[in-house]
Amino acid sequence: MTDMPSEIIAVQFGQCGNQIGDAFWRALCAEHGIASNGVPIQSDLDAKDLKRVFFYQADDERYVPRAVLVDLEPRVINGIITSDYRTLYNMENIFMSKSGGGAGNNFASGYKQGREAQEALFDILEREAENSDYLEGFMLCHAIAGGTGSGMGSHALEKISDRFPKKLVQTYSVFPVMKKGEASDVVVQPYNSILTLARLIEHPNCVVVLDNTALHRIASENAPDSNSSFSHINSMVSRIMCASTATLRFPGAMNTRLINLIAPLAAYPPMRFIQTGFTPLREGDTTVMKTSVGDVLRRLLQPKSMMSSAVMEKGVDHCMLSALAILQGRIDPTEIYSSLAKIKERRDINFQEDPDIMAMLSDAVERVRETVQTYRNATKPDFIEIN
Ligand SMILES: Nc1nc2c(ncn2[C@@H]2O[C@H](COP(=O)(O)OP(=O)(O)OP(=O)(O)O)[C@@H](O)[C@H]2O)c(=O)[nH]1
Ligand SMILES: [Mg+2]
Repeated sequence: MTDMPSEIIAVQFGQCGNQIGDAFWRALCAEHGIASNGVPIQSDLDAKDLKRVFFYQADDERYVPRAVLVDLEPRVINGIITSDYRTLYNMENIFMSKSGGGAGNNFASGYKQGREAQEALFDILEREAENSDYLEGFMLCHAIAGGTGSGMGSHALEKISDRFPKKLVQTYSVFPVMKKGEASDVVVQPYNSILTLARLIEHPNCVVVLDNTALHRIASENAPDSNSSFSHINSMVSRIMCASTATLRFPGAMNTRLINLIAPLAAYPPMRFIQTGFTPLREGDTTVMKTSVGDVLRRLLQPKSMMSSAVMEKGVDHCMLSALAILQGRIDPTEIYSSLAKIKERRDINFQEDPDIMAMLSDAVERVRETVQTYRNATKPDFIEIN
């Protein structure tokens, strides 16, 4: 079974989930050489990428994303299906509520509408599951602060554990902007977040924390003129998502599956919240590309590269339990291992006693050369502060 590629179904909830999903599918199409209508544009047929992880082939050989788009209000999905990528998606995989009123930033409303819509949603998920040869799991994208992504997403998480108990579930969960000592702009955001966190602690195998506070900070530091709009932030998120699935899609020496990524990072069940970092942050940053593996790893471990605001504040009682670096490009594996050993030795990061620090190398095409590191905090789940 080990040489079977993993196949993953992405389920996108609400405005945020679908906007991030849209950026992710655009980036995947670019990396795999697939045009906006699903037709492969690359002539190099012996490319060693595994498109089938996230796409299946329709009868006419077009690639169709294993994506399910869900929202309780039509605006964002309507935008996607009238965009230049309108013919990419399987229209049968779109769920929009009939009333179209959304969940109004209300977890309970999203949860209730999720329960009412569960048969329709699970018909789609089960059809997609049957459509795959070796489904390894689900990838859920949502925000935890609104109504649909939080409430309907939570309901779906509970039901996915019921109906697909043997499949892995990884979420990309967007945390709201939170400033110490300041109230959030939407009064109910903290409640929606807490209620969703309760499900995130219980159900998925791994939660990738995408923290809008940190994302806005990084975006404004790296591209001050882009006024850190969602489209800029989402393109950063899509690079994280692409890079963290790179070993599945462009396997190197090991044909890595999702379980190989999740298991070492989220080995203890309640501690499954993962922080991510990424470098180079600026696209086409040539100075970064020429540096050594050691430099890249060091840069990744700096708090300012982390897409999370709860990063290793001095004097705070938390430490890193494990870390995984995913490196793409032409890199000498021996250099990776010596650099990792040096980082462990130097101990300038607050690691636990005997941390698992690993690296994986992915054969990526030159244009997607990039590096991501995902790593897992923390001794207590209180690294996410909600005011
Ligand atoms: N990074 C990022 N965050 C977003 C985006 N859109 C919304 N958010 C954040 O998501 C949270 C709100 O969730 P939404 O996705 O808008 O809400 P929803 O799930 O559609 O729920 P309702 O609209 O209330 O039914 C807020 O914290 C926003 O800052 C996006 O495109 N990118
Ligand atoms: Mg919405």
